[in-house]
Order: sequence, then structure tokens, then C-alpha cells
Amino acid sequence: MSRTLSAEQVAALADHLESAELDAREVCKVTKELPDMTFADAYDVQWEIRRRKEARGSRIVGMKMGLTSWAKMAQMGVETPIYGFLADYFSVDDGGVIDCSKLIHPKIEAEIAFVTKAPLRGPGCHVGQVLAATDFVVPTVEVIDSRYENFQFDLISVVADNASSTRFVVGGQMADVADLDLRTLGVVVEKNGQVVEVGAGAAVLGHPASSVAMLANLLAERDEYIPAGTFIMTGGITAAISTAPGDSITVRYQGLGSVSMRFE
Ligand code: OOG
Ligand code: MG
Repeated sequence: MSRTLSAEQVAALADHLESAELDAREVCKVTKELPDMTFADAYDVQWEIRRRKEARGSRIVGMKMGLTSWAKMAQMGVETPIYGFLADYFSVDDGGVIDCSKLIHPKIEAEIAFVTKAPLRGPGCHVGQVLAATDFVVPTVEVIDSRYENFQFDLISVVADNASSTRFVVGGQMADVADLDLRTLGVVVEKNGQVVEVGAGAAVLGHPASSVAMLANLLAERDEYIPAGTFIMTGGITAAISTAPGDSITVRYQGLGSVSMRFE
């Protein structure tokens, strides 16, 4: 894997992007000043942000895949799935409030999440292994908040910014993968009582379990893996929806209940 950044540059970029997250402040794309940055550099920055949070006492409570559906790729103008991590303070209870004063320009995404019961390792991880290693699936809504101006970025910049991660809400109804057809599982996204997006699980790489397999394969490039008991969000099924104070969101998942939140 090719790299162009020194350890000092990685640390400086992690400080820059994490401060922007914590202060809810927009910054310009990191590739503007460092156009030669590679994927490996960008993931080095993301892992350094993760290390800083853990050093400060935050716990990592899950992983996410992003840009796994055509709707999301087309919306953001990029064509490669990426991953990020979820810290403990990103989690908001179902029916809870998202405090917009701590965010820049939040958007929501309907996602299916997996919880594993066995480790998954790449390379070569596939859907069959993912299904065998799945404890259960749960419905989730991710709130993303790119730290970049106008929510515009390139792939390298968004990887360094922990894939725009900021908040997530997990629904309370879980299911066994054997009892669901995750490809035809329908989702209906409602904002202030109106349907704004509809979709089905197959929008995510043909089957949401493919997204988990891809995560295992991407992690293997860094000699990392998915331990048993990991919560993994597989990526937005539809395009993301912009939200503002006063909005309420409900996403209905076929056979899995609904997930709601209010923005204040
Ligand atoms: C990047 C993160 C995308 C998803 O589910 O596709 C993502 C972004 O669009 O800001 O979380
Ligand atoms: Mg997402």
C-alpha cells in the first residue's frame, strides 16, 4: 500500500479533522493541500482519530460501511465503498433527540445493521461466511455529518474524516437472518410524516451481507478483522436526506419495526 504522509502529517490531519468534528466546524477538503494523498494515508488518519478517541476514554462500539448503494454513490459522485468506526457517544436512543447545535449539516440514512457471533477475516470473505457468522440483524438510522464545506468531498478526504460518521440510532426489533429475505426487505423513509425515499435491501451491494464481507476484506489490508460481537452498519439504502432543527424522522423496515428521532 503506497503512502505519502509522515507520521507527523497523519497526526496533524487527525487533530485537524477531529477538532472540526468536536467543534462542529466546516473545513476544506484535506486533498486540497495534499493532492497526492492515497487511500492508505487516509485510513491512517482515520485510525489515528480512532486512537485519539480511545486514548481519551471513548469506546469503539461498532463499524460502518458507506457508499455501498448506487443511490449514495450517485448522490456523492464517488463509486467505491469505504468504512468508518462508531464511537460510544455517537449512539442515540430510538425516539431520541439529535442536537443540531453539535452538528454542521446532518443528513439521515436508512441502514440494516448486523451483529456478529464469530470473527470474520478477509481476504476472500464472502456472503456465506457472513450469514454463518451473524447473530442477528437490526434496523438502524445513521446521521452523517461531513466535516467538509457544502458536504462535498472526494473519496480520500471522506475516508480521513471517518466516513462522515456522527450519530446513529438502533431499533429495538432484531431478527435472525434465516427468517428474512434481506434483498427484498423494504424500507420507507418519512420526514415530518411524508414519504421521502423508499428502497429495498438489495440496493446495498446486491445484498447487505456483501457489505459486511467487503468490510472484512478491506480490514484485512491492514491486518485487522471483525471480532465476534461487532455491530456493523451496512450503508444507506437510499440517498441521504438533509435534516434541520424541528424535523422528525421515522424509517419503517419490513418485518423489523421502525426507528424514529427528532432534530432539535
Ligand atoms: C459518506 C458516508 C456514507 C453511507 O451509508 O453510505 C455513508 C457520506 O456520504 O458522507 O455513511
Ligand atoms: Mg451510512
